[in-house]
Amino acid sequence: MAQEYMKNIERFRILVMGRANAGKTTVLQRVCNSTEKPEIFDGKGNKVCDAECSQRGYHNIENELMFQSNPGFVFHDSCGFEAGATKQFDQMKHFVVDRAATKSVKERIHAIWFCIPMTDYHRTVTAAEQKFFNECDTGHVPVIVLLTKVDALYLPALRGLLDEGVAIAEAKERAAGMQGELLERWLDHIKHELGKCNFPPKGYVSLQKMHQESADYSALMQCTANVLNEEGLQRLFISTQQSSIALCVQYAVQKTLRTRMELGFVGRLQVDPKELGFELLKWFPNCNVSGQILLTYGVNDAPMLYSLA
Ligand SMILES: Nc1nc2c(ncn2[C@@H]2O[C@H](COP(=O)(O)OP(=O)(O)OP(=O)(O)O)[C@@H](O)[C@H]2O)c(=O)[nH]1
Ligand SMILES: [Mg+2]
Repeated sequence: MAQEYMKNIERFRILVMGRANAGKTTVLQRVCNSTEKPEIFDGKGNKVCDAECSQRGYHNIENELMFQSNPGFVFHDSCGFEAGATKQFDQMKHFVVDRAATKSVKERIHAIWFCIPMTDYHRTVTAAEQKFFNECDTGHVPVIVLLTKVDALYLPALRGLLDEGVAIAEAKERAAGMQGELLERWLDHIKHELGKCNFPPKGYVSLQKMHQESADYSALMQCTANVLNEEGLQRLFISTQQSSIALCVQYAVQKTLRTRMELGFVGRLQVDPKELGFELLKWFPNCNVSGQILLTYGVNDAPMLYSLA
């Protein structure tokens, strides 16, 4: 039954939120390993506009954003909403509540990424954030706060040291460490403020230099996988993301192999290796990830997993 249920879902659906210029689109591009703009479809699968078109299509939360490089992910973009914009907020709230609880598994959102940019570190939790986390009951759908553009804290860190009278050469050496301290401080502040809300986030992740192709966003993948409360969804997310084979291995071992290892002697003898192999492979992408991994099933009637580079 669980397999049938998952077959119906097909794509992992994420709502990305946050004020204008928070770095939302950049996060999605990185996660899908793309430098293109997403293609935009309406709720019925009709293309609203392609990668070349204007920003028009972004401004409807109902529209689906997809990247050709990974059609397993479908995104919705809330666009920036400010505390005063009641109509916009209500539209967003209606969408979130409706799509978090919908019976149609294909339309349900599975996770929400809420971006707070550190370029605005003096206004991290504004009335808009408070309103969202106090009023939007997302039910089982986890909300993760993404502190974006953390690299923007480097300059204030450097400036702070110079203001203390530290010489420029030494200040440059210590600035990265100070940037880390600033981040800790702001993260504590944000956790404290949002923790008081009626529907606080389930996780926090900090991201930096996401506009660079080499950016590390494994923490985002790990955190999202961890906060999903259904194993079927975790499996869908992990086998859809194509950035971390380590995450696939980790979950395959933790969720599938470990339970078999914990069986007693007789129980272990009863494990069907073919079935176990199949279960393990379901944590991995179906496709060949950058030529580095080749998954094959059923050589000499036994499951085989090879060329894991
Ligand atoms: N320094 C820095 N710049 C970033 C980072 N992520 C994104 N940017 C830049 O920030 C700008 C805005 O990024 P977008 O991803 O378009 O932001 P957005 O939230 O989608 O913006 P809107 O769609 O207009 O609301 C772009 O110029 C990005 O290159 C980051 O981690 N560090
Ligand atoms: Mg955008």
